[in-house]
Amino acid sequence: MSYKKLYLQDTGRILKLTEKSTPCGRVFGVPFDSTSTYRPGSKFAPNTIREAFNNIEIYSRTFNIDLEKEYIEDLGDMIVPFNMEECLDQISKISNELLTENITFCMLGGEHTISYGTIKVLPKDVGIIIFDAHLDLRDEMNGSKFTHATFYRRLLEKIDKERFLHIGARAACAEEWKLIEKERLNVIEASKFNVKFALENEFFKKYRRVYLSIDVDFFDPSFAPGVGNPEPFGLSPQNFIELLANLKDIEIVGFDIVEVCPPYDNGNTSILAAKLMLEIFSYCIREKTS
Ligand SMILES: [Mn+2]
Repeated sequence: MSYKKLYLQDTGRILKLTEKSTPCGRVFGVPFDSTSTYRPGSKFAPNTIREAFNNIEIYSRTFNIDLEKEYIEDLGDMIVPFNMEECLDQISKISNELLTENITFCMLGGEHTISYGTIKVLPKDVGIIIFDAHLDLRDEMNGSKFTHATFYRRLLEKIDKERFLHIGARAACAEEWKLIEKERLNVIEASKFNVKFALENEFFKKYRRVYLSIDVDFFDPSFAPGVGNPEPFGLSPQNFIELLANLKDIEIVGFDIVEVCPPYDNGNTSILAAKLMLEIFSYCIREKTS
């Protein structure tokens, strides 16, 4: 049974890239934003990010990879069920299938809750880096257990906390800040971030294979204005690319880019998301070919 074929459909706006027999990366969208608490609209992001990607230069100068000559297969968007658990279950099934095929994949959100579906099924030797302004550690939000403000809390109930590194935190309620101290969660707050400090984190000594979950509100709203819950005092795209370029030989098995919110965007946030996608795929291609 191919869950990719069962749950994904062509949006008619797929990435325009050279087709070869074997893709070096894969993309699929999950247009889901039902639990967004402040500014909904991230369900429109998979297509605006594709559109941005199709209209920018896709040569990575950082990694010297020409994506115009590579094949990133666009699998289309997931047909999203109204039921949250069913939605997450479908994401898990698709992710599992993509993981066994051993080709780096990118999931375009949608809200951050969707990352739960993928992270839950990652092999145990894969560490998870969450880039996010928010801790998303609430126990519940408006009476619901599964929302974009609680997804990290739900993950910690399933997965060993040692497997996570959270970067960019600067917005959470008192209960969440207390929890990171009580549980000694591995969090690098935005105010303390620099690339050298981040790379010295014990996480990088333990994990040679990683998954990146990128909530674009990690970036300062001046760089990424079109998000559901903007938070000032964020990090820059330059900070991110420097970190990526210095991961050296760490393998990225997959990544997601979530919370881009086109109705509140001037276009720049989708372009930033597209740029992140091209740089991360280029990093992965360089790692495999060098
Ligand atoms: Mn966030």
